[in-house]
Amino acid sequence: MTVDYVQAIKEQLHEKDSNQTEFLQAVDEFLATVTPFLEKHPEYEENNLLAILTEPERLIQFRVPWQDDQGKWQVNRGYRIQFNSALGPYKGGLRFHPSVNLSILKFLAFEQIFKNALTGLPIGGGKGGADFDPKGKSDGEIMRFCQSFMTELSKHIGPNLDVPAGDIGVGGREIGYLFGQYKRLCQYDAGVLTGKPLSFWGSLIRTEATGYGVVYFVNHLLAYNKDSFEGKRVLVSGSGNVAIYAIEKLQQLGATPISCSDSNGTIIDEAGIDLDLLKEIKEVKRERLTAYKEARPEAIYVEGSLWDQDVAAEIALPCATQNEINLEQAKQLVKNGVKVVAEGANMPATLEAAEYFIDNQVHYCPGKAANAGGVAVSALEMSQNSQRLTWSKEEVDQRLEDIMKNIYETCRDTAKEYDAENNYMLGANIAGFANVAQAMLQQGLV
Ligand code: NDP
Ligand code: 2IT
Repeated sequence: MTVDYVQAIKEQLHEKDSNQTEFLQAVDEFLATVTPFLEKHPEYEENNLLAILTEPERLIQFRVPWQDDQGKWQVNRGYRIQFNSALGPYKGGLRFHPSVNLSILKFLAFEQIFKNALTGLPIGGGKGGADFDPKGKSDGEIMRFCQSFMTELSKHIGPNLDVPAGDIGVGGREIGYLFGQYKRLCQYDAGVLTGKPLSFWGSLIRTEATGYGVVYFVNHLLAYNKDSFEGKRVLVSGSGNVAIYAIEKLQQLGATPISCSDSNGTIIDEAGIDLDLLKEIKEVKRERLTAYKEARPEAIYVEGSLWDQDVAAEIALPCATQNEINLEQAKQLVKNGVKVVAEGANMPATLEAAEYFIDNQVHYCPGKAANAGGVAVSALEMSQNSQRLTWSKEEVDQRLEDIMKNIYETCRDTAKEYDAENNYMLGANIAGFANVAQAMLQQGLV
C-alpha cells in the first residue's frame, strides 16, 4: 500500500537524521499530503523516488575565517546545500544568522525545490548560509566575512550550476561584497548571484518581490472569493525585506497593516504602520524597533512575539522566521477573526498550527507558494543577465503578478482535484512535486 511506503520513508529519515528537527518537520508536512498523488502515479513508488528526493544531491560545509575590527581572528561555519537539480541550476538564498545549522538549511533547501517548481521557471532547489551574526558588525567586518565566505563558495557555484541570493541577514550590501569577491576569483559572470544592487545587473522589483508577491497571492485569493483588501486590518510580523514590502503593497491596495516586529519586540500601530519611518529605521539606520516607538509615541511597543498579542484582524502575514506561530497562537488568531494566513517567511507556522488553520476554514497559504515571488524575480534577473538587458519596472512587476496568480490558481485547482478544497498545503506540495518527479524520472533518477 502506498500509505505504508510513505510511512516507511518517513521512519527511515527519522532514524537517519533524528537530530534534524526542522528538516524532519518540512519532510513530514510534505509526506502527509502526497499519498493520493502517488496512488495515481504508481511509477514513482515503483522507482523508490521518495527516498531519492529526500536525499540532497550534495552538501558542502566549510570554515569561514575572518578578522574583526580589533584584529582578532574569528571563525564561522559556511554551508551550501545543493538539493535538487531536476528543473535547473540549484537556486535559493543564503542566510546569515547565528541559528543557522544543517537542519535549518536542509529544510529551507527542501522546500525551495517545490517553491521553485511552482514558479514554472527553470530552477532547481538549494540553500546556504553561515552561523554568522551580522548584528552589530561594522561594514568592514561584513565585507571581510563575505569575502572569506565567497573564497570557498566560489568553487561550487556558477550561472549554470548554482545561483545563490539573499535571505535572512543577506541583502543588497552582502550580495555586492559577495559578487565583488567572486569576480576577483573567477570572472565577470553577473548571473552567478541574484538580488544584486541596481547599479550592476540587478533587477528592478527584486527587492520588493517577496513582499509584493505574498500580497498579490492573497489578492487573487480574495478576488476569487469576491472580496478585497479594502479596509482590512492585517497583522505582519518581521521588519526585514519581506515584511517591509508586504506592508508597502498592502497600503497600496487599501488595507491597514497594523503591526511589525523584530526578534526583541512588537509594534502595534492602530493608525497603520508608518512605512517611511520603518524603512528609515531598518534599511538606512539598521536600528531596533524601539526607535519606532520613540519617533511615534502613539504606537504600542511590547517586548515579545506579535503572535502573543490579543488583537483583532482579518489577515495575518508572518514574515519573520520558521516556527514563529505555534498551536496556541494559531487558536488565538482564529478566535480574533483571522480568515487568511499567508506565509511570507519559510515555515513560520508549526505543522500543528498549519493543520489547525486548515481544519478551521482559514485560508492557509504555505510559504512555498505564497512567498515564491522572491525567487521568481530572481529567475527573471537571471534571464535579464543572460540577455544583457534590463526590463522595466512595469514589465517585471506584471510578470510577478502573473506568476503569483498562476501559483494561487494551481494550488487551488490541485487541491480541488484531490477532493481537498481550500487545502493549499496539499495543493502546493502535489503541484510542485508533480513537476519535479516527472523531470527526475525522465532524467533517469540521477
Ligand atoms: P531580513 O533579514 O531582512 O529580516 C528578517 C526579519 O525577521 C527581521 O525583522 C528579524 O528580526 C526577524 N527575525 C529573524 N530571525 C528571527 C527570530 N529567530 N526570531 C524573531 N524574529 C526573527 O530577512 P527577510 O525579510 O529576507 O526574510 C524573512 C523570512 O522570509 C525568512 O523566513 C526568509 O527565509 C523568508 N523569505 C525571504 C525571501 C527573500 O527574498 N528575502 C524570499 C522568500 C522567503 P531581527 O532583526 O531582530 O533579527
Ligand atoms: O526563500 C527564498 O525563496 C529566498 N530566500 C529567495 C531565493 C532566491 O534565490 O531569490
